Formats: sequence, structure tokens, C-alpha cells
Amino acid sequence: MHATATPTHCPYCALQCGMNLAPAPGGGVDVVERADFPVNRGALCGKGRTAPALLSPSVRLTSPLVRSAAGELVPASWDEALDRIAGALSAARAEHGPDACGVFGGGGLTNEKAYALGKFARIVLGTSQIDYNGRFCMSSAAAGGMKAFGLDRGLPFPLEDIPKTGCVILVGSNLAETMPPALRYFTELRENGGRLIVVDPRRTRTAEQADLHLAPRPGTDLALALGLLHLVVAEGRTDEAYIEERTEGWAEARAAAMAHWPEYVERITGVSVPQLREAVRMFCEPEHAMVLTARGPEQQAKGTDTVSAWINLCLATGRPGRPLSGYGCLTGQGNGQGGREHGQKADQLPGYRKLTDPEARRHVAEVWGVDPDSLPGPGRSAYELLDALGRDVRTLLLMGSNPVVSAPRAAHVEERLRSLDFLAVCDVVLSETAALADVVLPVTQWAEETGTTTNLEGRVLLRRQAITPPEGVRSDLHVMHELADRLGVEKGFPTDPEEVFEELRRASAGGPADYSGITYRRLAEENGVFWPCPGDPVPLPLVAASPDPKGPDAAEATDAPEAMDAPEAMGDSKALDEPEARVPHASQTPQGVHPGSPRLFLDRFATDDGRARFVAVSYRDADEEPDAEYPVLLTTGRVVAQYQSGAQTRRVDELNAAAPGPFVEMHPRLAERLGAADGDAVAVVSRRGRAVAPARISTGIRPDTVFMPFHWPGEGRANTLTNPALDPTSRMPEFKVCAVRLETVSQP
Ligand SMILES: Nc1nc2c(c(=O)[nH]1)N[C@H]1C(S)=C(S)[C@@H](COP(=O)(O)OP(=O)(O)OC[C@H]3O[C@@H](n4cnc5c(=O)[nH]c(N)nc54)[C@H](O)[C@@H]3O)O[C@H]1N2
Ligand SMILES: Nc1nc2c(c(=O)[nH]1)N[C@H]1C(S)=C(S)[C@@H](COP(=O)(O)OP(=O)(O)OC[C@H]3O[C@@H](n4cnc5c(=O)[nH]c(N)nc54)[C@H](O)[C@@H]3O)O[C@H]1N2
Ligand code: SF4
Ligand SMILES: [Mo]
Repeated sequence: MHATATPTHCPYCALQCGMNLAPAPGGGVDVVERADFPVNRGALCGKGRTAPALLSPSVRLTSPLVRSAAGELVPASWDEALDRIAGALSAARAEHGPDACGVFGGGGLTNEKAYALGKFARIVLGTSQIDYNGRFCMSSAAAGGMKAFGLDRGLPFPLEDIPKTGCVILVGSNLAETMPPALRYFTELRENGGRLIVVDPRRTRTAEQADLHLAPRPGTDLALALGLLHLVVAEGRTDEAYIEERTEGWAEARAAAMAHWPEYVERITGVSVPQLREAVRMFCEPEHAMVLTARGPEQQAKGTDTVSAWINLCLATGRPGRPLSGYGCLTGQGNGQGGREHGQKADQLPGYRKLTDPEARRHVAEVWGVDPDSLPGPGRSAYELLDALGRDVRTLLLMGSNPVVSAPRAAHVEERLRSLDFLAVCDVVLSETAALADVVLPVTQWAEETGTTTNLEGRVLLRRQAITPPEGVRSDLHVMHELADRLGVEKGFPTDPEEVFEELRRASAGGPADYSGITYRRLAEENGVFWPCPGDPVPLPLVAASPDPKGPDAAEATDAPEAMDAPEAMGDSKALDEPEARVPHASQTPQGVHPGSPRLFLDRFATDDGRARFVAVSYRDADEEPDAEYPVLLTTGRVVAQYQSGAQTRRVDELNAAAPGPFVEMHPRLAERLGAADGDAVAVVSRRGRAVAPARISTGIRPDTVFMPFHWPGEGRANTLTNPALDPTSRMPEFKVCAVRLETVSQP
């Protein structure tokens, strides 16, 4: 335990608020204000403030658990638990081939863990079957950003630029609840005379702050963005010089947008033509303007095209790559940004490299000390992987996610998890998914360990250990080290996070997300560094993996059935993040200290020719539109006091008191038709299942739509209802739209 306060960051969302942890009088730690971190300047939401509750042994796991002959989870030694997992992975590989071993990661894992997990899958298990929950989060924005700019970094500018711009269109973000300390930037924007437009089917706490609130029907943001672009052209508000100088593809994108007449867009979205015109005026008149998207428009089966449409609007008006302007996505999880850069994605190698790029394979294989040809190809996307459990994928190692609550069509996913030969879960608490496991490993979290995260601005941060973990708890890095050892790879999985980070620097060097110039020391001294930050990492090879990358079971592995490699088994996974990322700032010298890159694209975009790409897109309906049987739209999201699947926050008393359970938000007119009063239990039924929760009546939601938060398991689980229709490029499920019907429930 440190004698004085330890400066660190919050365990939860992508804002990664700075906080100090001071030793508490009765043991444990207290959260103390940390004013020196610029993103939140000391402010915290209730989740961050109460985070020390997660450290209590009454909340967190403190011993490995294994399933007994009687089917119960019982405490066991680390050796027994690890032996069981290694045995199950070996057996699956021997019997069915390496792709029978699946790995599922999380965007809350530190960079070091995400990096080690990707490496573990590829060189210890030799499996292609790895993906992570970030696929459910920001993958559509990543794909859209890649297509247009050749690079995906959530925000290409720091949050501090927001108050200085002229107008922000905030599309499907309820940041007043999902990142409360960030609301300050928008308040300051308005105090400075800038305008805020919020696009959300609900009048949220965020929308209440807006100068203009557009409330489209869920799933119609694509039409809305195209309608705005139509008006920009019709009103002669395009920036022709910028289009000419800095972009490609305008003619096709323009033609596609021109087919979206304002009256047609009004019919689809429910946003009136005068409101569309007002939005265009607010957005185009100031010298600087931004569009920021979050999960509302992205979690749709057309999320990538929707992001492209919003980017097209920005490009046509000359915004991206200009000061205080451009397009950005508000990433969600604590390491939502870094977690998508270093190799836990199905199609990816560290440094945001493509697994299919021969040069990327060569570089990373050299860092790992393996043959490039031994690296598997791209695997399935998150939902496709979960859907394949118990079929092709027989054993799963899961780290940092709770899909029983958070995956779409959750009852089906739960059934797939139960059908596995073997499930191993590393978690801090006994989540609903951990409760299904054959072995649960209790791992260190946040204040109990050191590691780096990358916040929504692309700012790499150092989270420092502030407290000694309880006896019986080990880190995820330790788990990978021990499993690799048991599976015949003795070197290459250090347990010291800084040693892992040093290797990550080398692996990312020269890649799009280049961390090679970043060190723990710099992170501590500079309060974070923005990537790309090329530099001079420790020369190779410092750490080499065992010479036989597949370990002792290599012979069996070679006899694996070929089916997993067949193109149809891959789905469209090859499309996951097309097109390929290019190295930005390649000209910068690796000598000397690179300052990091708070603002991207000011000189050029990260494409081959430095020009941004318009992508011609057209509106299409949601996968499931309302009909006579399912006449109402369901959308889902978050409340301020609960986090994600709730595995952590449902264990914090103060947060539970603030948000005790699920609800179905509905308009009074809809409630009246249904015959439900506020608080009455109502059933929401979709083609996937039925959920029951109390009605919450509000005039702030469209009468054709109901909203449910997704933080709870059981009867009120929103994801029992959601549609796993996937975006063709990003493989993002359509969490934000499905068709339902409502029924009253007679109460006992
Ligand atoms: N309190 C809290 N904070 C969190 C999290 C949490 O679970 N709880 N999770 C973190 C993570 S991982 C993420 S990804 C972020 C998410 O942050 P947000 O994107 O802000 O969160 P959501 O509530 O999922 O969705 C935002 C809004 O989209 C609206 N919406 C629904 N359908 C549509 C649509 O079709 N179009 C548009 N334009 N809007 C629509 C919803 O009404 C909702 O108000 O939050 C992070 N912060
Ligand atoms: N209907 C609907 N569903 C959604 C969404 C939606 O808007 N609507 N949003 C989606 C989005 S954006 C996201 S990001 C997902 C998130 O959903 P999940 O992937 O389920 O995310 P969490 O609930 O944060 O789960 C993280 C788990 O990891 C554990 N954990 C925390 N730290 C560590 C660590 O260091 N190591 C290990 N091994 N475990 C750790 C936590 O205790 C928790 O059990 O949900 C998606 N699901
Ligand atoms: S806004 Fe996010 S990072 Fe900040 S305290 Fe709340 S949960 Fe933590
Ligand atoms: Mo997320």
C-alpha cells in the first residue's frame, strides 16, 4: 500500500477520468479529487466516485472456482484451475483442431492484456477464433473512419477543442448520462456562442441541453444525414475548394445524396423539413463545426453506411482535417480505443495492423519470434463467434465481458455458452457468464494492478496500482503466462505489465497505431501521450517465444479439419474493417522524442494519396421494421448509474439505489393504448423472446418507440429481445432497432 495518494484513472468508461486513490482509514482506498488531469479536471460521475466498492472482498472473487462432479462451482487452487483449463484447450485442439479453441476479450482490458490475449490466441492456441465485445461497441465508426480517412481513432482531436468550435451535431450520444464530466465541454461551447444539435429519438438529459433536438425514428439516421447533405448541396453550402483539394469520390456521393429529397427524408425519419433546414444552417454558418457519433447511429445493421453518411456531410462542408472541426466517434469502454488496436480483434495484429497484410505478419511474427506462416488468418466476428459455440468452437476462454447480459439475442447466446465442452472465465466478480463456467479465475482489476489504457481521444494513459490485491487473486497476464507455459510456450508471456508494454511498443512500431515512442515514464510525466507516437523502442529480440510456436500438440493441430478455413466459415469477416489502414506521419523521424499527435489529418489523411474518401451510400430500412404483429420499435441503451452488463455496478449499493432495475420507457399515448399506468409491469415481446419490466411513462420519447436499458439479467433483460442482424462491413449487431409488441401483465 502506498503511503500517499496514487494518481490513476477510473475503472469504467472511455473518458478515463483521472482520480487519486488515498489509503482509507479502515483499509482499502478512498477516491480523492485529482485536478491535474485535463479531461475531467477532478470531476467524476457516481460510478467513478463509488468504484472502491469493487475492491471489497465481499464483492469481488478471491479464489479460483471449478465445477465439481455435482455441478457446483467450488473453490480450488490456482494450479488445479489452470491445469483444468490447459487440459481442456489441449483436448479441444487435439480432437477438433486449433480453431476449436475460442477466445473472447473485452474493451475494458488494458492495452497490455489485450495485446497479450491476441498473441496468446495466435501463437499459443494457433486459433483464428478470437474477437471481443468492442465489436458490439464502436466497430461501425471504426469501419467508417477507415474508409474515409484511412485511420480509426475515435476523436481526431482532443475534447478541449469542442468549446472552441462553432457547432456540434451530437448523433445518438447521451453523454450527460454516459460520460457526465464531458458535458462541461458542450456547456462551454454554448457559453461561447456555439450551437449544439442533438439527434436522439428520446429527449434525454443531453438533448435537453441542445439548441436543436432532432428526434428521428430509430434506425433512420442514414436518411437524416443524407437529407442534410441534400440540403447542403441545394442551398449551395458545399466547400468546393476543399472537396477539390482534399477528397475523392464526391460525384458519386453527391448523386446518391441528391436522391434523398427533404420531403422523403421527413417521411422516413419524422424530422420535419424546417428542422432539417435549421440544422443545415446551424452547421454550415460557423467557420468551424463537428459531427460526433455514438452508439445511437452506429449500433445498426447499416451502422457503417450511416457513419459514412455523417462523414460525407463533414467532407462536403470542408470540416475534417481543419482546426476545431471534423468527424469523431465517442468510444465507450475504458480501453475501447486501445482495446481495438493491439490484436484481440478477429482480423487484426498489434498497432492496428491487418492480419491479412503479409508485411504486417512478417513484422509482428519477428517480434513474437515465430514463423509468419504459423499465424492464423482472420476469424469470426463477436456475435458469429458466440453463435458458433458448441458447434465448431468447443472451448472458450473469456476475459472481460459478460455476454449473457450484453450480447444480442441473449437467450440464444446463453444456450450456446451452455453447449460448450468447456468454458473458462477470468473476471473480477461472479458475472452471469462466469456463473456458467467450468472454471472461473479471479483476476486483479484497476487499482490492484498497473497498466495502460487509451481514452476516447487517443490519449494513452497510465493506470497505477494503488492497493495490494487480496490473497488468491492474480492478474490476467499471470493467467496467460501460466496457460502458455502449460501449453508448451515457455517464454513470451511476461507477467510484468511494463515488460509487456515494451514489447507492444515494438510490435506497434510503424503501424497505424504506433506506440513505439511511448514509455511508462513518459506517461507518468506527461499525463498521457496521444498516438501515433513513433519512437525508438528497445531493439529486437528482447523476448522470444518458444521455437515451436504450436507447442507439443503441433502434430495434432496440423491434422485439423480444414472446414474452419473455408471461406464460408469466415462469413464476410474479411470485410471487417476495410480498407487497409496506412501509416500516418511515416515521415516523422524515429530519433528524438515525438510529442504525440493530439490532432490528426491537418496536413493529410492517412490514405495512400493523403485524400479523404467520400463513400456513396443510400438509405435502407432496418433489418426488422414494425408490422401488424410487432408494431412498436424497441431501442436500447444506458442509464447513468449502471455500467454495461451491470456485473460491476449492480454490486455497488449506492448505484443500485439510484438505478434499481430495468424499465420500459414509453410515451403516454402508447401507454394509454396499452392500458398501462406508470410502474405497471409490461411485457415486451420480439421474435427472439419476451421481457417484463415496469413501464416508465415519459413525454420525452417518440410515441412509436420504447426504450429499455440493458444493464440487467433475468426477466427484464433487454437483450432477450434484440436482433442480431449484422452490419455487412463492421459485423455490428442491430442493438438500436427491433420490432416488438407490448402486452399488459396481470400482477399477482
Ligand atoms: N452510465 C454509463 N455510462 C457508460 C456506459 C454504461 O453502460 N453506463 N457504457 C460506456 C460504453 S461501453 C459506451 S459504448 C458508451 C455509450 O454511450 P452512448 O452512445 O451515449 O449510450 P447509449 O445509451 O447506448 O445510446 C445513446 C443514445 O442513443 C439513442 N438512440 C437509440 N436509438 C437511436 C437511433 O436509432 N438513432 C439515434 N441517433 N439515437 C438513438 C438512445 O436513445 C440513447 O439516448 O457509454 C459509456 N459510458
Ligand atoms: N441491448 C444492448 N446491448 C448492448 C449495448 C447496447 O447499447 N444495447 N451496448 C453494447 C456495448 S457498446 C458494449 S461495450 C457491450 C458491453 O458489455 P460487456 O462486454 O458485457 O461489458 P461489461 O459489463 O463491462 O463486462 C465486463 C466484464 O469484465 C469484468 N472485468 C472488468 N475488468 C476486468 C479485467 O481487468 N479483467 C477481466 N478478466 N475481467 C474484467 C467485469 O467484472 C465484467 O464482468 O454491451 C453491448 N450490449
Ligand atoms: S465519466 Fe466514465 S471515467 Fe469518468 S468517472 Fe464516470 S465512469 Fe469513470
Ligand atoms: Mo461500448
